[in-house]
Amino acid sequence: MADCLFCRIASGEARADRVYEDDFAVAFRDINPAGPTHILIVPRKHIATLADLTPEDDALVGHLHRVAVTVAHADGRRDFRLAVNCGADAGQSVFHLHLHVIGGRPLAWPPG
Ligand code: DGP
Repeated sequence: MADCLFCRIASGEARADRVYEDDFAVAFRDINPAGPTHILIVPRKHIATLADLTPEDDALVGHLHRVAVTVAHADGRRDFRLAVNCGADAGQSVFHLHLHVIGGRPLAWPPG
């Protein structure tokens, strides 16, 4: 989608500090990090929210989780948090599905 920020980052049209990419996913550092490690994993396919997934995305969702572990380990994080905000009231501000990998500091639960 031309007007989607994370589509533009995934395509390379918009800049980001990319740490991983493959045919299905791109990972890059969050512009406003919540910890020493804060990486976003996005599918190349535009999916607005977690609630917009369909059964045909099942393999993609598994892949995104494996990419999350790969980038966390590559950043030296064995312990980390994986988070997805679904909808504005949950804190979603960019409406292209993304997984947050946050680590490198003690993380409280529940999040705010
Ligand atoms: P969420 O609030 O769950 O939709 O997370 C969106 C995240 O995206 C937020 O932590 C900040 C990050 N973000 C927003 N704009 C940009 C950008 O232009 N570049 C990068 N790298 N991250 C961005």
